Amino acid sequence: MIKRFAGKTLGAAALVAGLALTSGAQAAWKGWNIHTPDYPVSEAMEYFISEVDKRTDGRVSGKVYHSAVLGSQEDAISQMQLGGIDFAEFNLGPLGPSVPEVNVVSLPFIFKDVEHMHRVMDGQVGQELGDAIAKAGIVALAWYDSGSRSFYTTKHPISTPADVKGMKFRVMNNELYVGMVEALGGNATPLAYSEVYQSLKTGVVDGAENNWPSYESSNHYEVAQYYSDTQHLILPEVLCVSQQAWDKLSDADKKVVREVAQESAKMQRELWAKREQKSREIVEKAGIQYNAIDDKKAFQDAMGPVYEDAVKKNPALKDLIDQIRSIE
Ligand code: GTR
Repeated sequence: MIKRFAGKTLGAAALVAGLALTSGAQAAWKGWNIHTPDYPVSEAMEYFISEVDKRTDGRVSGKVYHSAVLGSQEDAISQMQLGGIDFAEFNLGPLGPSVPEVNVVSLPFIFKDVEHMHRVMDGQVGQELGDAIAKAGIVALAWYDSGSRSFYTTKHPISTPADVKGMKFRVMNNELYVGMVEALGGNATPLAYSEVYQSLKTGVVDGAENNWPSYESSNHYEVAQYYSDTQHLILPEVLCVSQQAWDKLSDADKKVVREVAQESAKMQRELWAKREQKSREIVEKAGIQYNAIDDKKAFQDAMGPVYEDAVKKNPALKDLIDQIRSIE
């Protein structure tokens, strides 16, 4: 607990009682981020913490640790639940094991497109997912964008599900994704993001999946040159604060933090759109081989067992799926 206030003065009484921060008290927040400092998420997080600092007159300040130097996403999620990390930006995919309801966004092809995902997350479903995340000790502040994810391999392009057969893919830490690749006839292994480059290079896996900016900024394109535009996942991300850090804020500061988070999300979505284009240009110039998918339906049709299995494990997903499907 003390660690989070390192270098700042906070009265012992306030520490013991866990009182809301008053004008004299200060919190120094430790922020986890997986991405490189020039990534849209990173710039938006920097904006968030510096504006929060300004608008709370320094009662809340902090530092963003980029490039996963504070650990893998899986570890950071546990750390945040324990209060060791105060704020972070997580992909909802790896949050699934801690918050089963959010698995609804990990169902392949659940969203029609990125705009549909935004409409869903900015409405009632987003609210319900935020509530579910709160039960896990994480306060969701704003939804960020991460475009759509597609497969890329070291071996050959993927045009039909048959091309996946026998290949081994890296997936994020969530069993649902293992099922997703298996439903296409491949094998999958969950690995931390930081391990993917080397695993592709040494042949531990034959492929992975991600959006254009991550494919580019992680340099995966250097070792896996066939990018096949399956767009099977459209995953929202979340800017969030640990419940422990949140509980120490006054109501007025909570309001400021929420407002700034919303602004940062708007900024992130704009930066995202630009970066997607730029990243695509960079990797195409570097010589990757791109293919569009003519028959996406073949991939969608293969996902039946993934949906059935997810609903069987967590019946609450049924209602969320219906809600998402009813949104135009
Ligand atoms: C990125 C995402 C990260 C992380 C990564 C991965 O697109 O922004 O949070 O989930 O993918 O594949 O591990």
